[in-house]
Amino acid sequence: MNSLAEIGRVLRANQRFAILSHVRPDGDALGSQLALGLSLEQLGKEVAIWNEDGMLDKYSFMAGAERLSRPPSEPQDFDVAVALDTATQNRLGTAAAAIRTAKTWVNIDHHPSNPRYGDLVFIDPVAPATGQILFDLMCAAEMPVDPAIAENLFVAISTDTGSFQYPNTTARTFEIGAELIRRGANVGRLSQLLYESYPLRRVELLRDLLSTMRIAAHGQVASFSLSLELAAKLGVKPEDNEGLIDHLRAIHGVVVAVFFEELLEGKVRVSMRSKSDAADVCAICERFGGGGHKLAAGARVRGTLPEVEQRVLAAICDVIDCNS
Ligand SMILES: [Mn+2]
Repeated sequence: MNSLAEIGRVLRANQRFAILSHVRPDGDALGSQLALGLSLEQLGKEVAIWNEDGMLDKYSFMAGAERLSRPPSEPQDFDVAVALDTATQNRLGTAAAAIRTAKTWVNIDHHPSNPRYGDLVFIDPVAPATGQILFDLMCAAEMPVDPAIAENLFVAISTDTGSFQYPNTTARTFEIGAELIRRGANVGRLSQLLYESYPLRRVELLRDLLSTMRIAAHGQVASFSLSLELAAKLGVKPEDNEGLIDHLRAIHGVVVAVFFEELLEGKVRVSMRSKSDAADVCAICERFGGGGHKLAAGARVRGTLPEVEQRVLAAICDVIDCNS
């Protein structure tokens, strides 16, 4: 692994950058991309900020949101391509294909399952968000952190920590949060935009998902499922799902929460959350070809919705003590 100082020197020494992150981006992915992109631009660099899915409506309020676009169909040449918050290189999707050449690939992430692809690598599996690592990088490299950049880093950290609540949130996370507020992030405004501005469609989705809720393993496992039919009926957008699983995790006694989402082409997207180190959902998801963090992981599993539900719930029961 490389030091943040080393990575900072490479950022300063080069001119043309592509800043990439994973498909179906979350707040950490988009906030990290914008923060690093804007900071490099202020250093006079040429920066392309690409995501396969483009900017999501939900995050379009973020400072510099218009700078993030879908990758072009014609590949381009760069000095440095940076992958942020992306556990495997193929999760970059079409954004990776739009890089014809890059002298250096940089991989900055906090997923423990990251196989450390790239020429310069910084993986901190303990960091609660890639945005937190970027703040340290910007300090180490003396890069600009203006109010727009502070706001993007704040969104990245707030969304990946469940608003500074998940167990990976440390004193350091709050210290960085405080520093970002000093540098111009407006907590009340950002929190309202992030957590109190959902479309009605998302709450209608939650209502229908809760009607599919299943409780297993004597109340330790809770799940719900989104069929293609229900998604079409409600006009659900992929970003509507983010965070809904927390309603299952919030149930007293639940250790593992699971969200099954039927995809096209005979696959099911499985998202898992755990409340206990004893139930390592990353390990469970790895059995199905996925990965993530100990307490938050996912996989894409081939099969029908009922088949995948049954196999995955059985695998969870193998891991947690279902008889207690
Ligand atoms: Mn993240």
